[in-house]
Amino acid sequence: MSPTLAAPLTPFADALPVPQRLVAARQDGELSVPIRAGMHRFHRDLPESAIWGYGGTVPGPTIEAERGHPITVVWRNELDSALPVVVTTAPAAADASGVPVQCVPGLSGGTPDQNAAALAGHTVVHLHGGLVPAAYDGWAENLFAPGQDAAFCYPMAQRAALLWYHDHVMGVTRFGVYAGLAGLWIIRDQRERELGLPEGPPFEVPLLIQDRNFGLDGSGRLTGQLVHKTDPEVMEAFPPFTVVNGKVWPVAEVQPTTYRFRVLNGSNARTYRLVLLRDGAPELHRITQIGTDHGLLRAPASLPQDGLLLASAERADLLADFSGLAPGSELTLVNTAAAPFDGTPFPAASAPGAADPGGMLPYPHVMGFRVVEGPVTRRTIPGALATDYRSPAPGALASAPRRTIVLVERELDGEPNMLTMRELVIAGDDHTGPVVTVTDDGQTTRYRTAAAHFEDATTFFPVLDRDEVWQLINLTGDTHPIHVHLDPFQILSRRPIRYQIPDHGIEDRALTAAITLEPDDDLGHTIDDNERGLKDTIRVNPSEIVEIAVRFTTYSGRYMYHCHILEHEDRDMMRPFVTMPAELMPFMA
Ligand SMILES: [Cu+2]
Repeated sequence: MSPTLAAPLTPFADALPVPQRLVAARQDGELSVPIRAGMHRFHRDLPESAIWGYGGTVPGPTIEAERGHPITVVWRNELDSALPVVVTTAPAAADASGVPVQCVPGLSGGTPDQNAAALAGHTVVHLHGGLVPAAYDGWAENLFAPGQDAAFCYPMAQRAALLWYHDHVMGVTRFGVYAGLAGLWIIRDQRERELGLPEGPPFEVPLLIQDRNFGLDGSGRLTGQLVHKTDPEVMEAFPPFTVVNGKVWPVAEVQPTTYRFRVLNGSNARTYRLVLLRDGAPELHRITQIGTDHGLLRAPASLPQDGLLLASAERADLLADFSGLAPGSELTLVNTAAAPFDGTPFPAASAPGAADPGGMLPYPHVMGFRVVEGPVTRRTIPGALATDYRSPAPGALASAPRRTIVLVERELDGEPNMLTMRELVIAGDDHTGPVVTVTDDGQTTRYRTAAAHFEDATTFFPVLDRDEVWQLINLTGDTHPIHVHLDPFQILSRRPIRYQIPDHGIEDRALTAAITLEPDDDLGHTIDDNERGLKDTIRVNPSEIVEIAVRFTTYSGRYMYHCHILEHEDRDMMRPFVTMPAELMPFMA
């Protein structure tokens, strides 16, 4: 049993901020966004923090675009300070009283990482969820130094959705985003207007959820210093303070009516399972999900009964009904997902007792809602939302090319583990090296590893306008949110697996494993209704194979797919792919 921790900051003290809106139409689609060092106050009772931010703010401005109206953004790198984050690995995973060091502020005996302290502001911006030519996708190695501008063109030829833009620098994305380099981007279209959905303030409210930690001064008081702390056993940072739109545990005043919340998990690593509570009881029925990563679902979905799961980079478009609540009513949104997240269920009814320092969830609060006077209205939610996509029919993709990707964690002596994605190809009869076997319904396929690290040769060359099936197989103990750049995809299946890896089976560039697809196990492996939409990030739980239907339609070029746990993507859980027009394929060497 872990001890309960007293929160060193008062929850629900700060009003929920709404990021500044940058409506592209008001500037003829020509935007200019400085990337600057600045100061930001994360909580009423904290000193100001040094940050890096788009527009010098945390979060950056919310860019609002219209489908079919291209935007040019000149990203002006004006960073003139070193990384405003102290990066450290504490020498022990827990303190003297057994509390994980990641649950408490300060460095916990760690020394500041000098390489991180020397980072001087090279940057590149990626629009997550954007259908964007490769030249403007923010390739992680194409960096802009302080003083250099990047004029990126965004066609906006895509359906309405909540996207986000963030730093994507090779190897250090986790520090740039943590320093504050993230902002929301909303695309609007006619279909959403036909449905009469709330658009703009006050009834459409974006919620960018992140977690942060801070330093301590000599007398044990919180400073505003941003601290990215890991420990010898956990390579991801799971900071204790939940920040929404830049404030720790804020509170929003709401009228007794329907609100539209555009929610993004912008945390480095933490998965949230959100439950709305009133008087200690879950009120999930107040929330209906109408959209996911790439916009509207075909039909409204109730939240999963345990709560709304959002791994890093996943989005949810929610309608929340506060009608029928008297002025003065208070609700809280809490997180019940322990970290690192591995898919373990947690009943919503137990949410009031979700605090679990041992699971790196010392303070489950996310934010509060306080109902104020206002006209009581209740919005009816249309039964049909999106009409512009269909779910792939079972069997329709039976002959589509398949690509197999295995997620593995390689333990190293004296340094943190490496998480990698192994791209497999069918092993020829003459192949004598290590193999991965995959057995499904009695049929066994032998694979060999074709690529293991980001800089290995590209093996994925998807042809434009052709369906593919990607199989993601998780042989690690944690859930990984896998993000594919460019077009959205749809989930086809999520099934349990059983696997064996012999001693030393995970080598630098080879893998030996025997994987068997199981008809069932006791973990569920269900696809939630809210995952049956157009996704760009999908959770792959431990001992699970997820199949997704992928089809690239727009641009040829070099893109990437990766785990969106930033500590994983930075440490090699990322791979390139190159989309090609069909007629060029015969000329590829
Ligand atoms: Cu991962």
